[in-house]
Amino acid sequence: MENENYDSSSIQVLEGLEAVRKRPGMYIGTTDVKGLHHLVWEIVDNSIDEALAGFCNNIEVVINKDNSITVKDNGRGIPVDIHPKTKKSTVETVYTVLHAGGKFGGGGYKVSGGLHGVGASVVNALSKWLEVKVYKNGKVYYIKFENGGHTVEPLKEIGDCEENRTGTTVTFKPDPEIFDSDIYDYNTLMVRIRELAFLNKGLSINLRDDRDDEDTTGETFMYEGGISEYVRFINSGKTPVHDDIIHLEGEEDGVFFEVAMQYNTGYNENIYSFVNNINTHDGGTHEEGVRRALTRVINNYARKNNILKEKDEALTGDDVKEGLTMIVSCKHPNPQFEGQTKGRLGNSEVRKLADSVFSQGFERFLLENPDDARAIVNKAMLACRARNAARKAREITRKSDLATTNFFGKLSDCKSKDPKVSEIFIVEGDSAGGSAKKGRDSMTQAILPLRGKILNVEKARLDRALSNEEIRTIITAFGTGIGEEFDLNKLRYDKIVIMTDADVDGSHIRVLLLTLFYRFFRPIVEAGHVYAAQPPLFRIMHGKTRKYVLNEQELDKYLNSLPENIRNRAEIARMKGLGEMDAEELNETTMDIEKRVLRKITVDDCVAADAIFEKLMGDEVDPRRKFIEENAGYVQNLDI
Ligand code: 1YM
Repeated sequence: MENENYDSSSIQVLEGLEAVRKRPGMYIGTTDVKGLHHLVWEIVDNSIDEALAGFCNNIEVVINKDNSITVKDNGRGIPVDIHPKTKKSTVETVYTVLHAGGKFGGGGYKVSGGLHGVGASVVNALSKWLEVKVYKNGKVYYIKFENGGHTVEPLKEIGDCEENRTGTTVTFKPDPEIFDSDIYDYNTLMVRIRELAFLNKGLSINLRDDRDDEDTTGETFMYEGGISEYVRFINSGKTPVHDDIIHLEGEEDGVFFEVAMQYNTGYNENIYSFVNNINTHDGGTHEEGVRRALTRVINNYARKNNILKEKDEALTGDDVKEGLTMIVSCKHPNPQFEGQTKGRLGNSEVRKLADSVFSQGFERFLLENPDDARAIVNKAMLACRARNAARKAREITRKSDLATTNFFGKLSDCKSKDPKVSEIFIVEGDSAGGSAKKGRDSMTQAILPLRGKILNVEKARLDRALSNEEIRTIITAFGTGIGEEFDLNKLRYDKIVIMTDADVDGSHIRVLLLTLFYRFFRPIVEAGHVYAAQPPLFRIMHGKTRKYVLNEQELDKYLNSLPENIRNRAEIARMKGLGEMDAEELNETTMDIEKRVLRKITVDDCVAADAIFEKLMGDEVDPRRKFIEENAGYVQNLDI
């Protein structure tokens, strides 16, 4: 009887893991590099849960030589006793039974992101091998799985450890049969680990890359100030309007809410919100509560102190968020995520909590810091005036619509009026624009050559941006409008392709365009409409064959794939700029839907993107000079 149960439960387990392998997308989204990195977050989340429960303050992540990953924490260690239902150790159960997470826990405060405990078995199912070491009761326990979660060594004691040492160490190697790529990107891991450290104050997370050098100690991220330090980090390089970072927090019925903010003299909003460490891209009740309270409190203060006169119109939500850097973080035991991408918090009780915590705390801050209060209100009033000026400027843009000859002179539009099949190439320079025009498919591909350098919008308000001709052309071509009138549904192209040279000038123009899109057309980027063309760097000719490759690595790879006699006779040419390719070459390498390589631009990590823009284009001259110095060898005529 006992045995029969055991067997049938084993079969169920393998069927469960097999289901994950059949449809990995259902569990981790994708099997590209993003999915590969997702595995790390599933394991790290279990350590973070342990930290949130108050039992762990140190996590280590290592990229091993073979691109396997080790995650180690100093929590209680996953329980090693026999689980009453499965008759196997709890560790084995957690790593082999789908949905085993919460059910087996002690009903703790489980709030971190990810698959809520399903994660461990999903990672196991998608790994070539995975091993767990648990330090507990003065002993070290070990278990190993192979080929998608098959237990090859059930849990056993392998030695002793110090009596008071506890923790869990997991090492796994993603299965190359499942994932397109098996190479981990240090920066991707670093950016998220740094964010997790900001979001969980006092928690220390170390990241180490052993692939090139096993003797490194890696980088440790630990922030006693939590999200306040996050705000300071984002604002470094900007000029603050007030010195102190405002940090407010509160708790009700197990829901914890906190916010940190500081105004800078720039014009952009940097508001990022999180629920259980997950970025809520589309906001939700926690963000709404704060935004509502922010507008109300500033208006009340301004009226009470007669800075805003009776006849003056009230400041709007747009006015009070200009130059605002803010992190909103909510930890909720039962979050409801809404919207197509589940990027919005839906729990309605959080709106009230956020509003009351924020308004009480912020009101008090304004009363206690009258100089800062005045600076903040003045900033919002300037924004209000600029908004009115911009409205007037917009009316002018609206008049210069597609029908004006001036506009047609620049844009070679496509014949199709169906946005689903239409693409626009924004091309650096007239000469490349000319080749692109000849090489395009005029039915679906529009060409917009950029003549001058476009304005750096990091340093400009909407009204000034709108007076720049290149920017006006782009806005008119896109069709979406801008600012308050922006409407994604009116976008006239499915793909916006930035086509610039692979040199420093090209990347400068690309960064300027990305800044423009990121600041004024963020929904277009978020919806995945923006791409960078990747013109090839080399052409290889042998016999009748013409082959283009993107970079030196690919060149080596291609040459090595050729038989030696052909390789020795192959002619290799370094491609010059886009402008020097003829129409046919440009079509074949960069525009032809079948052959070209496009790279999708995402704002997955808005904070990181912002840091790059900031370094290249913000107020501070030092980081920019440093960047230019570091790249001096390549710079020809950089005038950021
Ligand atoms: C490197 C990955 O998984 N740490 C970890 C996991 C658990 C615990 C501690 C833990 C939780 C509980 C009690 C509880 C997990 N335990 C379970 C389960 N690090 C890593 N550290 N004791 C230890 O939630 O009550 C699942 S995860 F279900 F077995 F309790």
